[in-house]
Amino acid sequence: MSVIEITEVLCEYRKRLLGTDIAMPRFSWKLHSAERGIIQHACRLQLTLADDIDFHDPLWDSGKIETEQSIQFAYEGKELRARTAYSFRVKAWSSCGAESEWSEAITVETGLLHPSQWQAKWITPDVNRIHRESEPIFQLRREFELDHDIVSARVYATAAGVYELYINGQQASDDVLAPGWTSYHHRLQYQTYDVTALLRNGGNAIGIWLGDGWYRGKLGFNDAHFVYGDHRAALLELHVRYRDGREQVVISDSSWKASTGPVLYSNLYHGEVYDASLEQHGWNEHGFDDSHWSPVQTLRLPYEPLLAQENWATVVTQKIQPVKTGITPAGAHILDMGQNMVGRLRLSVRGADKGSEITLRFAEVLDAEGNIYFGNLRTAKQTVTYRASGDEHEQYAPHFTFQGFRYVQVEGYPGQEQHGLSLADFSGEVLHSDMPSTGEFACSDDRINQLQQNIRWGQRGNFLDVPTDCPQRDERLGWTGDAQVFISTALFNYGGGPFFTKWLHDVQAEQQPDGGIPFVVPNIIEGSSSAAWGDAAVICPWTMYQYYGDTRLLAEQYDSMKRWVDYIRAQGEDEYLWNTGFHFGDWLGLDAKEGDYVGATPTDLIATAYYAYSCRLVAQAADVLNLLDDAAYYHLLHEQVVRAFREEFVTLRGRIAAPTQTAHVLALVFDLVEPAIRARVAADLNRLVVDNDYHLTTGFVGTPYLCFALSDHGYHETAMRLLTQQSYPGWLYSVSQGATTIWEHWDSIKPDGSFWSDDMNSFNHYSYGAVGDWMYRRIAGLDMREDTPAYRRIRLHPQFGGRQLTYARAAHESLYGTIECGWTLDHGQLFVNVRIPANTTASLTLRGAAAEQLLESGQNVHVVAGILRVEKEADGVRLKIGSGVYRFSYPAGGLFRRTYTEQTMLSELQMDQQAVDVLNRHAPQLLNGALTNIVHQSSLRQIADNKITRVSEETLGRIVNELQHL
Ligand code: RAM
Repeated sequence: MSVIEITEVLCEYRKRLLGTDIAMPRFSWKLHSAERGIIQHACRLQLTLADDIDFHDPLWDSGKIETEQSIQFAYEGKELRARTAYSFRVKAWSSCGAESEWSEAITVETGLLHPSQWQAKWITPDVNRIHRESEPIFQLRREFELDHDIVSARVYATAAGVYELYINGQQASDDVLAPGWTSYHHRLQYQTYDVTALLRNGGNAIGIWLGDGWYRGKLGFNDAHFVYGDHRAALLELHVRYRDGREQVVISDSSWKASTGPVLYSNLYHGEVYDASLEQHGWNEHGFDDSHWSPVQTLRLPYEPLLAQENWATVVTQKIQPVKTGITPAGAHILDMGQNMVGRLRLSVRGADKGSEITLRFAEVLDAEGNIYFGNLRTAKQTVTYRASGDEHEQYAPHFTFQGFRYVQVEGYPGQEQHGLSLADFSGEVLHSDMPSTGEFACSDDRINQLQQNIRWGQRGNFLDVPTDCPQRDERLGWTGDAQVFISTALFNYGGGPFFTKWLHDVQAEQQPDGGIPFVVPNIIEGSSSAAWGDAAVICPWTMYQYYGDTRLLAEQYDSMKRWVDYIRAQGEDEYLWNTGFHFGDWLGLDAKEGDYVGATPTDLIATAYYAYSCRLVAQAADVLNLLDDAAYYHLLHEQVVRAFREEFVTLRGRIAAPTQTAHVLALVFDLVEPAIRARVAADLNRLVVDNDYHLTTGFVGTPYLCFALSDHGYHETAMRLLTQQSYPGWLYSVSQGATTIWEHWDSIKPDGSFWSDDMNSFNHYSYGAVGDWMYRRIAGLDMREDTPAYRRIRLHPQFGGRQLTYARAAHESLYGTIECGWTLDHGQLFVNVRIPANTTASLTLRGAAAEQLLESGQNVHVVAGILRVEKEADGVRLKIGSGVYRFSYPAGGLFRRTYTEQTMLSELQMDQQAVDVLNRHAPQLLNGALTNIVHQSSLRQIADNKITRVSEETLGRIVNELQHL
């Protein structure tokens, strides 16, 4: 057994890549060893045809290369050929000389590689027989003969619309709502399906169901139809390979037949109408009599936008049984799924009369009286109607629609009036992009754990192929601002490589000639280029680079990133300020004027702050991509914008002129103020929160960074109080109201039980879930370093304590492997457990630790393998450690008490930083004594008892005198 092994190989983020258009794919592999401190010293990569099972005759053999690189390693052999299956494997050597076995081989199979390769024709039913605007879903079919000895068969297919594919009566894949949603005018994904097992010698049949989806159905809040075109159409090629090397191709062409069927209507927002009596049994099998079906016609739709599937497919990822049935005060029979989910409901129906109708209406919440509430759906009907066939047992789930719901109102279910509904007859099918779960977070406060679950469900509900704002009302759009604020939290929790690669390619495709970025991507509404929304074009590729070291995507998006910043530069009256145009501002901030959506923070402050931030990221991207001139240009531009920000938005005496939480947050987190005044700005921010009785006022822009701004400037305790604030507004307010997803508004349900206005009130909006990023990086302490992306150098720095928390843990499945950081306080001892994957190192800051008392698995850290360096820090110890699993422990008493006294007590006593500073200056020994010794609390209590909140220097002098006499 070798000391190191390769446990997983990924190609372009996937374990198996079927049908890619990437001719030079990249590979990542995870190393594992029982030993600590493993670094890869060399590797060897091989790629061969899939038939060459033993790699006898590899097409590419890199030979042994000395390199530490084990992720995003680009294939360097000859360009891959179209429609070809390859196998790839890798082996590695560690720096201590150990050699791994070869990894298991993974399959990489190319698709058509280029639009010009398509032989198939776009087909649609003959418009003289079935009207092009006909609502019922089309069925398309064709039969064909095959020979013996089929070795493999692939379907390449897509639609102008959405489709399901059947071969010989069986569904050919689990994909739902294929081909997904892209900027269809520029980019349309095709899917590749392995259908070898479904075909047989002799007669075969293909069937397609073709619906409207995003292409032609109602889309957006302006009641737009036919956004991309007025004909639904399908495009398909089946390639069959025989043992003797022959190939047979079946394509969509005029030989196909068309019909309508049982799906009378299907729309993403409104739902589906299904009449089971119209099912045509055997329509997708060989031998069906289609003489009454219509011919099809071919259409001249373009081939240029066609490209292989980039994103994960949308699939059913979980099945949920309802937890309760009941009858509302208004007399409606309802199901409670126990979870606000996104997907569809599958029914099992027994004993229904032929033609009888079951109607399901979906909603997210019940109102204060306990009645089901449809108001926030706006015009989205979210209604599914099933007309029974009268068969003894019927099963049904809709095909081309999805709903956002926790509650379902059921009408017409057989026997429901007599016996009520039976839970076993219903199953919720959760739908979203099939991204793997990569993140965990838990702590000793179950309310925060529920919040974490709500964050994850918010992502699941809104990552249905496109990062959407909401999944229930007549909107469900790819709002750029929402995606930008949430992406970092999202990439921690779920593998988002393919998801954001696809979406960013759409962002780029829809960037306007002047560099502006639409409000939503794919773009189907008017309007573009709001600050903090358009910045998604810069922030999202940068965040992808941070999580996955994806320099290829960074390079692909770089031009678009740059064009966005250049766009901004051209907007302002002053080239270094952005003070013109429309902006959403601190959207839904609570300091907004009555009846307004836009928070009180001036939009030109927000716009200029984001201008500076995007500038910095473009400059850093230029550094990474080695574009020296650009880097110099954008670094300089960044400095100039920062200078302009200071002149415009910071007072001469060093205060942020706008007295809002968000203004202070942006100034701190985007590093916009002079270092000398940072502490003061932070103290002011803290004061704004404390004065508001530990409640936030921030909207979409300030919220994601609010807790970072506090924790990183000595106010972690305040941040924790914000997080654990249960009264409105705060994250735990919705949790205390029973929320199972993140709400759009802090008060989507108000404390008195009433709702925010119907016109914009989603109960499944992920934006405020962006606090997850801070929970993982600060509470659990699992963080990264900007300059060594993909967690190559991991940064672990948990901030202990804060509001009774005694335990927190986060884990993330990075491209290198599992990273874990968790801490527990137990009887005055702190236990910190960390896991560092092979081929990475970590710096671990242990606050309050003293090297002499710090143990790892019972041994002093100075003598432990894997610990590369032990450094004393002002407030603890910093270790540099190599890969492996470690269990640290040290006495926590001083640390937790000091954390409590310095932060909680000061804020509880309503002392601001200014007061502390003055005390420090006048009587440091007194302050230290008071802070580190609980006995002296009483002296500080006096300040509180005197209700002194803001104290002048003079008053403080007096207090100091008094205190000195105590
Ligand atoms: C709403 C969306 C979204 C937000 C925009 C500005 O319609 O729900 O969350 O980004 O407005």
